[in-house]
Amino acid sequence: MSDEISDLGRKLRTVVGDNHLLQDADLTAGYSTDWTGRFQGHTPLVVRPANTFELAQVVILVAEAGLAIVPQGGNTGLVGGSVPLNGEIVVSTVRLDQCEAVDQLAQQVTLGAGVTLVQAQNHVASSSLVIGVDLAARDSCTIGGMIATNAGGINVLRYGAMREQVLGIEAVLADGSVISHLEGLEKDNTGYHLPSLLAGSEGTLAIITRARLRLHPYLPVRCTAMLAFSSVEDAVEATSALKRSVPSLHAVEVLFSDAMHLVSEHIGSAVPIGEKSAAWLIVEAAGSNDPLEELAGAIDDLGAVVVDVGVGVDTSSRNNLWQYREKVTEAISAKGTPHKLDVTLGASKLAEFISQLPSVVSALDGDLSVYMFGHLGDGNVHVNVLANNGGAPSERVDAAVLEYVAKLGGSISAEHGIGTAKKNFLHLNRTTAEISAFRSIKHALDPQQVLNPHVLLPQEDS
Ligand code: FAD
Ligand code: 2HG
Ligand code: ZN
Repeated sequence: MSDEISDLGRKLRTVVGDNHLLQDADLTAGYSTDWTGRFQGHTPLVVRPANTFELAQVVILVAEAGLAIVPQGGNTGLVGGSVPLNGEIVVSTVRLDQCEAVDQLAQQVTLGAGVTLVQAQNHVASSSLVIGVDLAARDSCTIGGMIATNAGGINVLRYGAMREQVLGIEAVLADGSVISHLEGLEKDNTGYHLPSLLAGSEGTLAIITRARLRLHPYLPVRCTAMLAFSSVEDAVEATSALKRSVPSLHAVEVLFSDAMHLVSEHIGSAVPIGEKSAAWLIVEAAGSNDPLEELAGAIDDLGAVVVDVGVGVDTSSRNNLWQYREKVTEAISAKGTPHKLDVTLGASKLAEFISQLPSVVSALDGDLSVYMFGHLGDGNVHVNVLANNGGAPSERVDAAVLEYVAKLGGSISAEHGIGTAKKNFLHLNRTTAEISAFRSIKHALDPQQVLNPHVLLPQEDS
């Protein structure tokens, strides 16, 4: 270890204490590799401050040493933005885990950035309120990470993504100064809206330490249906019809054929309905009153395009249907290390994209498998590419998929962010003027490039 790092380690230890400055490779390894195993970095130091004050001291010391930081929450990010790929110092928010009392009157809560989604969900449940964003990584992903990625998940069509939930934020800037605006006023047009700026900033502009979140009333009665379709077009049209006709609609998720068969094999349970179908929707309705009749009527109205239906009304039968969607990411990882391409298409392009994509990929390499699923209610398709030989797909595959998405007018990142995985493709969706504006913001807030300098923005031509 260099003298510079030893010196920094000594100073950081006085701020966070011996137990929260990790140096041994055994201890730092888990912070250096991402959830998928695709992105493997290395770090000399992992620092775990206990509060905003300590975190600000940490940022100042790392900046003084001329080094860079990767902020890390639950490390469930899927675009290589949460791990130290260039030997950065990892600043973990794991100890910023305070849940303040729920403000019942305002229906809001202030949470530490390191609170996991499941902790937040449990904390607000006793007030019959919910967090608007829910996703399968709930046991590990944190409120700070969810804001930093503007996470989406399964209920975006009802409540919006993470940005829509954030009413106020506290964060440490790259110079160690703290911004804090947690009053949670619904109307507050006093200048630039920093929570919106930090939502989706992927740790490049500030480290979020606390957030004030909007909450929603708990909807006690739910029903879930799985619908099978013999064509992607039918599934897309049905999604549009359900969005129009079911006011209590809570989620419309999708699995396409290869993904459904993979997850069914992984969990050891048969495909529940329509085994030879092309697409399965998982549709959930939720309300204060029983939404079953409303949902059943809307499904009836879809007519013969629905090849088969399975319905879950109690927790166990609903969970049985949901597991096919929730376990698909795990099923893919059990088979290999995927390239994940998280994209959105306009409704009119979805069917073309789903049907053409396998040939776009196989034109480059015939020995790849493509699994597609996602949040059809938002036009969001998760494309996962695995090499059949157990190796890694080539980066050319990412380029081909993302270029095809851009050609169809879609977004190359629907909800996971840009990270390091997609920064060289940002130009597919953003003009030179936009990227230049991004750089100006980054430069203004972090002129020394302390915070996640290798994430989101492509390297500038020298
Ligand atoms: P990390 O992975 O630790 O970090 C992600 C990014 O945020 C990094 O760039 C990091 O530097 C930055 N960051 C983390 N904390 C802070 C902070 N306090 N301040 C500033 N920057 C910070 N995503 C979805 O959008 N929708 C889904 O449905 C979804 N489902 C998933 C299912 C599974 C099984 C898995 C493994 C992942 C899923 N994800 C999903 C991706 C991931 O869970 C989200 O991106 C999540 O928001 C990341 O939170 P995290 O705490 O793990 O962040
Ligand atoms: C999901 O919706 C997540 O399940 C993960 O966003 C997507 O594994 C993926 O590609
Ligand atoms: Zn998703």
